[in-house]
Amino acid sequence: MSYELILVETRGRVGMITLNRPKALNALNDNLVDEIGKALDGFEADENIGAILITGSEKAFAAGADIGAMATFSYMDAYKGDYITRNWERVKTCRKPVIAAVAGFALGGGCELAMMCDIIIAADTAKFGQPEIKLGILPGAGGTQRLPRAVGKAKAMDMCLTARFMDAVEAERAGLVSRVVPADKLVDEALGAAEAIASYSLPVVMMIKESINRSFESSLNEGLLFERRVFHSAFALKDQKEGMAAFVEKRKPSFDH
Ligand code: CO8
Repeated sequence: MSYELILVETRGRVGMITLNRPKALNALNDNLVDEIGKALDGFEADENIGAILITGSEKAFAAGADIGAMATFSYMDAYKGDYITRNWERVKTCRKPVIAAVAGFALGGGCELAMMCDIIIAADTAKFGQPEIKLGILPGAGGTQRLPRAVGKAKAMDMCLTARFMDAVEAERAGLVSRVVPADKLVDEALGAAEAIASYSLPVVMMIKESINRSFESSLNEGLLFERRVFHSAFALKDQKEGMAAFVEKRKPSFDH
């Protein structure tokens, strides 16, 4: 499989996607989003991959949807063409964990792409924003829905209505990102996190992802019931026998994946 707008590689059990449209600060278009989808399809089908990393460049994770491409759109172009969003949810539907490693700008669709991932690890240079209002549009790929869930209503309103950027320190304080690291350590840190995840039992990793995501879609009682059922099912796994036996025998577990 060859790609034009992303770089795709594997590092051990981690699948890595690097957005690669440097001249446009990784602005997102249909082809780029489709390529991300294809890379995810490949990693998802590959039993040797346990976690996925999406990153950009030092200057930009992604500076949003391609404004030049959208500038002359009519309503019908946007609606019928389903620009950018036709394959957008593929990141969300990926059953293996996806980590976003963000340096520089993560704006508009770039911020929305990062928010679709399961964990955001930010470089100290990261800047998050939903500046669509300055273009006479609004966030269209999850910004008004995922941002308030991540940072609360007040900050989400502030960012979407004023178009101000949030730096990495504020983003961590607000709960948008899980860790902030020096920019030159970003990929190593994010790969370390991905490698740790990929070293565990893949079915258990997938169950945890599914259960946490369920908490956003259900009442607490429904979510707790879902978690309990999935928890019980973990006892059907060889990996549970191995994990607990290894603890008892004071050795490292060797999971099947
Ligand atoms: N689209 C297209 N090109 C872009 C974009 C973009 N979003 N962002 C940057 N570029 C290009 C610039 O045009 C420039 O190209 P060139 O060198 O040919 O002039 C190059 O990247 C470098 O950019 P700058 O010279 O502007 O670099 P600066 O360091 O001065 O500024 C900024 C960096 C602050 C990131 C600035 O480029 C900027 O404000 N970019 C736009 C940010 C933005 O508004 N993003 C939101 C876009 S709308 C969106 O994402 C909606 C998503 C909804 C999807 C669903 C659609 C239906």
